[in-house]
Amino acid sequence: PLSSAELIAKEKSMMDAARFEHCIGVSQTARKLAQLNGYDEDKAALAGFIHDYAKQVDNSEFEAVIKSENFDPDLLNWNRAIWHGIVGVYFIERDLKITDPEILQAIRRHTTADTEMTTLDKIVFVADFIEPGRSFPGVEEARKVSFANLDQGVAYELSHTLEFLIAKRARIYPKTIAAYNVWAAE
Ligand code: DGI
Ligand code: FE
Ligand code: FE
Ligand code: FE
Repeated sequence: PLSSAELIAKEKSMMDAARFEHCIGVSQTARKLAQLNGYDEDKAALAGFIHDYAKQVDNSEFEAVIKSENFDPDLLNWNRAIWHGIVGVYFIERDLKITDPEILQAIRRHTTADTEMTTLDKIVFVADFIEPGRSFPGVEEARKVSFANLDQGVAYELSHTLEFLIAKRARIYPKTIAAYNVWAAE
């Protein structure tokens, strides 16, 4: 495994300063959510820190990896918003030598969520949405709900993300809709 200094240096080398700050914020928030939910705090903090490792990888590199590593070819119909988690895990395993399947799964699911979510999946998904650097209308309510009840945080985030995507007529990834139906719909 990499030393923590090596891991931090690699993470920093992959992104601009604002994105790095976001990753620190997600890491701290994931630690807090882990403490509130009886989950391994160091593991949650690590998953949060690296969740956007591939956020600034080039489209052409994502496309090459989807093809060469035999990812579902349907991914080619989507975009970097969807790729940086699902395909990003490939870069995280390759460069950061992270092998913990629970961490890798939480990163895969951090943008779209999924019909099944472990505690760590929920922690990373929610921490990404409410970290201290986020400032969208409703973020205070999202923080309040999420710190009180993690599942309600997941529901809040899914309904707000769907509203946001629909308002701009974005194409919705089917997993996002399936997750909404399980975690947020009445
Ligand atoms: O990487 P971050 O910006 O920290 O946050 P993220 O990974 O949760 O989300 C990245 C973007 O992906 C965000 O603008 C919302 C968008 N997104 C989430 N679900 C879907 C989606 N975009 C599309 N087109 N379809 C989705 O289902
Ligand atoms: Fe992300
Ligand atoms: Fe998110
Ligand atoms: Fe993020």
